[in-house]
Amino acid sequence: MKRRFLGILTAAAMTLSAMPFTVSAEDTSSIAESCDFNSDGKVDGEDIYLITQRYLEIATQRTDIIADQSVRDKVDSNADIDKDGYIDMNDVLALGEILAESHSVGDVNFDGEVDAVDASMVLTYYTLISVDEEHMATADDYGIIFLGDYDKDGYINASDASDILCCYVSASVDK
Ligand SMILES: [Ca+2]
Ligand SMILES: [Ca+2]
Ligand SMILES: [Ca+2]
Repeated sequence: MKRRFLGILTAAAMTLSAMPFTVSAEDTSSIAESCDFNSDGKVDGEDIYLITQRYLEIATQRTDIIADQSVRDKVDSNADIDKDGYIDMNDVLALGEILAESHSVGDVNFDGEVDAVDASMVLTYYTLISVDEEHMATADDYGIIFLGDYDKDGYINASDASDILCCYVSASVDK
């Protein structure tokens, strides 16, 4: 049983199951505010990761994965984004889609710039999942999963990293 839940949480599984999710612009901004689960002032991969951690806790009836009870409470109150009564991977996908909408493709660390840092993160991620298909998605991976397919061919790989780098280099030359 444990194995199955872990499987759902692997980066490879996430990439393959990304699905379209539509919300209005109004919803997007209120969701963006309420989904800052770790209260660091931004909604990013860390917050997506916290939904997966809470999902894992619920699925395995544990309460020792998220260290901070106030974070757990905030996830419980706000993470059911698709409002089906459960906190699960659909909410992970929903928040990922919302963040992807409000950031440029390629800005995998959600810092507002598409640059060499993003290219290097994509390359590192690609190298990692090529050798380890069961790689568990980390907080950093979620930006890559949702914004890393720069050429939109359905795969996140070295050509996305090099396209991001080319885009960044040509943008810097233009300045
Ligand atoms: Ca946050
Ligand atoms: Ca960036
Ligand atoms: Ca691609």
